[in-house]
Amino acid sequence: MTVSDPVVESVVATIGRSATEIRQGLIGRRGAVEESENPTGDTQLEADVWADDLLGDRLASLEGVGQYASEERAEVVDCGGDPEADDGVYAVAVDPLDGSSNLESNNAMGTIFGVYDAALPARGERLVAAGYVLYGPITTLVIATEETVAEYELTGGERRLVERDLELPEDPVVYGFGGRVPDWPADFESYAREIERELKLRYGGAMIGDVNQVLTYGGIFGYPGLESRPEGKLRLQFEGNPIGYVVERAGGRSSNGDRSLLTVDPTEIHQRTPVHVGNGDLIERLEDALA
Ligand code: P6P
Repeated sequence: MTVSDPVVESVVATIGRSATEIRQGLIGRRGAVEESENPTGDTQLEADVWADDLLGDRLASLEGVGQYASEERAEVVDCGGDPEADDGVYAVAVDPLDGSSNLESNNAMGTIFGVYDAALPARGERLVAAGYVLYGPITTLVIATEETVAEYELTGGERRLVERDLELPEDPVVYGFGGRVPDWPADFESYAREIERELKLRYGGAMIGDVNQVLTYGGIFGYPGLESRPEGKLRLQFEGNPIGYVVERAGGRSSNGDRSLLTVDPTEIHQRTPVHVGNGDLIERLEDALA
């Protein structure tokens, strides 16, 4: 099953074909750290930069991609089109290796992408497609569009459809919250204490692995605003918007603690935001707790 828009299909196909190569390319890169930091101050692994170079070169050269932006690059790359003015021209925002710190411990990681029909930075409402590759025991690709949320298994550059209409299970089972308890605001901690009595803890340190568990079993993933950093850790353009779009298209909700992530007005390309995604009633309770 392909995505109906040819430009979006070419973006998704390029990411899907590159995933096998990225997975292979991780071998031998564990522990290789760059001198540099990424634009939000995270330590950059050699694997982060290598995956970004690989995806950036391929995506920026696609017909219909007017802008490329990545968590690993300070500036938006002009690819020769204006997503704001030109029909059929999009901006692609990528987190090339989400959870790359898990490379050391050989745990799940991912590639996140969002395709916006607007110049970056853009509201999540301007997404026309979003999704992620999960480097787990199996390499899978989840793609959300206005039509549906589909899941594929990737092998040798090909994608095999395994779920045509992925929907968030109604009864929540798992939860995972980032940050350290002493750094949680009191109202969030009180909410988390309720949830931990109701659901099973599943937190792996890579958003994609944790969100994929929520989409599989139902529940909530969150990385809240912290006492030390009220804006939280995760990036709106590269993590919050794409994952919020996927979960909302799958029948769940997203929130920055107050409202849908997709309605947050961006001020700059690397801005951080609290991120919460999952079953609607869990998100509603969260927003009530933080009100
Ligand atoms: P912590 C990975 O670095 C990441 O950006 C997300 O994938 C993940 O959810 C979060 O940070 C983990 O952060 O503070 O638990 O290491």
